[in-house]
Amino acid sequence: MRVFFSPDHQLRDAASELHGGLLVKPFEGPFRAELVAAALREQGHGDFHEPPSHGLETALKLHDAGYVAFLQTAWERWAADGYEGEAIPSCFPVRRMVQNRVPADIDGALGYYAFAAETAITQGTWRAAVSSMDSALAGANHVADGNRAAFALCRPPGHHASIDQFGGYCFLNNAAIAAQRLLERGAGRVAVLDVDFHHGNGTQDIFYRRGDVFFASIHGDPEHAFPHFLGFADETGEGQGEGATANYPLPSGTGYPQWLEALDDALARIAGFGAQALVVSLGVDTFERDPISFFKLTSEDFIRYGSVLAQAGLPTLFCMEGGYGVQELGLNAANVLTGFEQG
Ligand code: OKP
Ligand code: ZN
Repeated sequence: MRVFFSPDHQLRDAASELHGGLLVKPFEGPFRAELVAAALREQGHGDFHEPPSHGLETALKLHDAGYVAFLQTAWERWAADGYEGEAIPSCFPVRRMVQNRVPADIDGALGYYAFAAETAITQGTWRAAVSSMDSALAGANHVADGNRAAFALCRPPGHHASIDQFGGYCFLNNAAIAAQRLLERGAGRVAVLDVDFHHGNGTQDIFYRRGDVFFASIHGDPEHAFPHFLGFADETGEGQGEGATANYPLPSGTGYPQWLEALDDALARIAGFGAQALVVSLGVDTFERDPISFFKLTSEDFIRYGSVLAQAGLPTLFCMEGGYGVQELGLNAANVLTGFEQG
């Protein structure tokens, strides 16, 4: 299958992530996408295409216009204030504070448009985020053209980016934007299946009240895992979207049999919904040796579930999300594609 990949992902190379009370080199860096690209080529998935620029029209159907404008200029505003480090939010409009005013000050605006503090905005972040979205849109167009599948090697990832908040290494929600594009291109109903270890809170937020996109996520129980405040089993959608969200929070130590049960259930729900296309938010941080996660999938399990995904029989777009184990990150992502192509 075709792989869509932009070298502009390298424009995001943050120096700092707030982790354990320290500013550390981020877990999410340019090396990740390069490892995945190398492993894809090694396993014969070498049909790489650089995505064209698609503009922001589809993104603006999902993300708040003020949020998008903020992302575009946040770094310049921060630098103009004379700060020496990267733009890290540090003050948030939490319970009982005023919610409906965007502060003029960049420190206030950062907190307003963020839900977490580990993710710094840096000089090239906006352009990298746009290039990542462009890969997702090119992949969606390719699938809408009648191709069985495509792989968008997105970086930075997107599934934590909500209507109007960044965090969890995400800025624009690539998978959600791709799903929207599939609808624009004629799919009546689309499903987003999020297999990243972390709950796709952003994607859930974007589609929570909509009846045309089904969202399913299999993830570490938020009682014990980031993003901590969303992804519980009783979140099932609202209004038109009632019943179109399905969450599978799973405990520490979850291995493939238990994980596969959730996947089978999610795929049955997606079939029952009548989805005509599938977007997979593909995080491989479910791996047993991932440094920041607690599931126990082996490298072979990624081949196995790739083939389960193929058996769903839907036109499928993979969008890369997380995965941080330097050693096997590329292998595990490529294994999903290999399993998918074996069917
Ligand atoms: C992004 B994706 C670390 C807590 C914050 C952030 C994890 C973001 C994961 N001290 N961790 O879903 O892989
Ligand atoms: Zn993740």
